[in-house]
This record gives sequence, C-alpha cells and structure tokens, in this order.
Amino acid sequence: MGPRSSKVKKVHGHEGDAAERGRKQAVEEFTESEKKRQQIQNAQRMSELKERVKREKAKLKSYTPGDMSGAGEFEDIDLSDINAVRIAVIGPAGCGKTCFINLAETILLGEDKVTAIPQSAAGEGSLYLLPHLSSLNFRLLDSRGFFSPGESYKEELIQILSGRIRDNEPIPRPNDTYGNHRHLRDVIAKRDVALLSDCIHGIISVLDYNDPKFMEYADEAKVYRRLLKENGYSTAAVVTYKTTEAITEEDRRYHQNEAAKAIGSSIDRTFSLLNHVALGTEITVETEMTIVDILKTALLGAESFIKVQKQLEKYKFEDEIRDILTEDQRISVVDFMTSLENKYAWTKAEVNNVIEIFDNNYIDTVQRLNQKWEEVEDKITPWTIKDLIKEELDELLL
Ligand SMILES: Nc1nc2c(ncn2[C@@H]2O[C@H](COP(=O)(O)OP(=O)(O)O)[C@@H](O)[C@H]2O)c(=O)[nH]1
Ligand SMILES: [Mg+2]
Repeated sequence: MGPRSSKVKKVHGHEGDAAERGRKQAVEEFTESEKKRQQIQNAQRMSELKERVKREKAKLKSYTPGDMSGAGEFEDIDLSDINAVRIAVIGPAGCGKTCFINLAETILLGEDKVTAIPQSAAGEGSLYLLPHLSSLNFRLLDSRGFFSPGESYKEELIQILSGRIRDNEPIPRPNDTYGNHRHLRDVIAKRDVALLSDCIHGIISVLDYNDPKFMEYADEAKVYRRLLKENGYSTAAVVTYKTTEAITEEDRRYHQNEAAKAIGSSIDRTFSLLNHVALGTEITVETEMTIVDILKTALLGAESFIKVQKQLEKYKFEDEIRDILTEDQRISVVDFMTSLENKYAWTKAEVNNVIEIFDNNYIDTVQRLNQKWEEVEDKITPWTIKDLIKEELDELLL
C-alpha cells in the first residue's frame, strides 16, 4: 500500500473511529438492555413455574382416586373401595428408586417427613415392600432392586403386582442368607391374588444412566415389559442422572429413547431426572416440576388400570346374573309340571287343569309363578298337588 492509500485510510480511520465508538456504544447498550430483558423474562418464567409447581403440589396433596382422569371417566364406576392408588417403583438395584421416593416426599411433605432413606454405599437397599406418602391418597411402594433383566425376578414382580407380598413385608429371594425370610416364599406363593384395592395399580420404572448395565437393561428388559403390558399396566419411566457434568440435549434424548424402548413406555411418559439426593445438590424448581409430572403420569396410568379392572369385574358380575336369570326363566311351567307329573304320577287331566290355571293368569315361567303364587294358589286343586308344587318351586328357586 502506498502513502496515499494510507492517508486515505487514516482520514477514513478518523471518521471510522467515531462511528466505531458510536456503534460499539449502541451495541453495548443494546446488549445491556437485551440482557436485562432476558433477565426479566427469565425471572418471570421462573416465578410462573414456581406458581405452577405450587398449584400442582397442592393438587397432589389433596388427590382423590379418579382426579387425574377427565370428568365423567368414572361416572358409572364405584371407586369407594380404592382408599389409595398404589404405585410400585421398580428398577435395577441402585438405580435411584429410593432417592426418587425421597425427592417426592421432600417436595410434597417436607424434608422432616421423609421416610425413604437411600443406601449411600453400593449395598442392597430396601429388602421390604415399603409404602411411602401414606398420609396422601396415593402410595409409592419401594421395592427390592433386581440385578439382571432376566427371568429370575419375574415371579417376584408378579407377587408384588398381585398384592401377594403385602406392605411392610420382606421380599424373599431363594438365595437370601440373612433374615431367614426364605420360608415366606412358600407362604406368599400360596396366597390368592389380593383385592383390587390392595394390588398394584401403577408403575414407575427407574433406570440409572450412569449404571454400566444401562444398555444391557435397555436391550433385555422385555420380560418385564411384556409382563406389565399383558396385565394392563401403563408405565411412567424415569432416567436418573448422578452427575453434575452437563448433558447435551442430544444425549439426553438418546437416553430417553433407549429407556422408553427398554421399559415399553412412550417418550411423553419418559422423564429425565437429576438425582439431587445422591449428588447432595439443592432441589431445583425444574426438578420439582419433573417429579410432579412423573407422579401425574403414573397416577393417570394407574387410574386407567383401575377403570379397566373395574369394568371387567362389572361385566363378569352382570354375566353371572344374566346366566342365573336365563337359566331360571328357561324353565317353562309346562316343563315344570310335566316333570312333576312324572315324579308324582299325577294324571294328565290333573296336570292340564293346573297348566290351564297358570295360562289364564299369564304365568309362563317358574319365575313368574313364584311372583304370582298368592294370586293362584287357591285355584289349584287338590291341595295335595298344590302343596307339592309349592315345595318344588321353592326348591328350584332356592
Ligand atoms: N455418594 C452418595 N451416593 C448416594 C447417596 N444416596 C444414594 N446414593 C447413590 O445413589 C444411587 C441410588 O440410590 P438408591 O436410591 O438407594 O437406589 P435404589 O437401590 O434404586 O433404591 C446409588 O448408587 C447410591 O449408592 C448419598 O447420600 N451419597
Ligand atoms: Mg432402594
């Protein structure tokens, strides 16, 4: 570059300096106001989220079975026997079941009301089927973690779902060496399925992303997936994170997909959750919202399970009643009288006489005869026949 051009540049540079300063200032001012605007927006969003969490927590605390389903969903179904909706929290050992329940208790009831105490070491956690949130109208049941996704824990899960293993009871395993609970296995296996009110209605499945077996579970958990699906359960899935490292949105989505596939849940019923208990970090309002969403999802699934079971019960009952009625009504008075004619060797004339009386009084079935007995009994002769008819009728409709 020659001296001329440098001169031009210099002149230009002088003008440019002023313009540049102006531009810089404008940019700074804009950035500053944009920052403030975003801060205000964030603060607003945060206070809205806090309000929402507060409302949702209050709703869960006053929850009554049926609340999550739309109005009218339980119109013709009696829920009075369901004191509390029962949700089992299941998953591999150490995945964060107890920590999750601990978080739910902390945000709904407060730290001083927590009953779910997680294992801090790698050892086995809950060996009992422990109910939590017992002061509310739903329960979270902490269960014993499984160590492989294979067949071996299937029977145990069936016993929990069917209410054969009762609240606060040990969950016995064949190779348990401690506690001498093994004898309980036979006792539990012989029990009947519990009443609907004491069975498990909903499921929260937990998987720990940090678990080295995460992918193994994701591949092989189909035993549980099938079992739950076949029995009409709809599962809420939770992927827990025990790390303060930032997780990219892409990774999170990937884990969520894998967990949804493994558990047989849909993406919108699969949640990511930071394990604040294990990390020892403050529970954020976002985490509170996630826990609320998990509980709501699980309760909705549980309500639809209860609805289907109740409908099945109702149909079964109605079918039985219908069977009884049709069986009775199928017996015509003609058939009834003919059988008595043979049994007691009455004459045809005697029997026809009685049938004619019935006919004149619009009595065609034994049911009808029973209802109208007082109207016709005096017309039946001789009285020996009348008494035997009555005796046989009572016997038949007992
Ligand atoms: N460092 C530490 N780890 C914890 C603490 N509480 C739980 N953990 C870990 O967090 C994980 C989940 O624990 P937990 O909820 O008991 O799992 P569960 O077996 O599914 O009930 C396990 O790996 C625990 O070892 C804690 O207080 N400190
Ligand atoms: Mg546990």
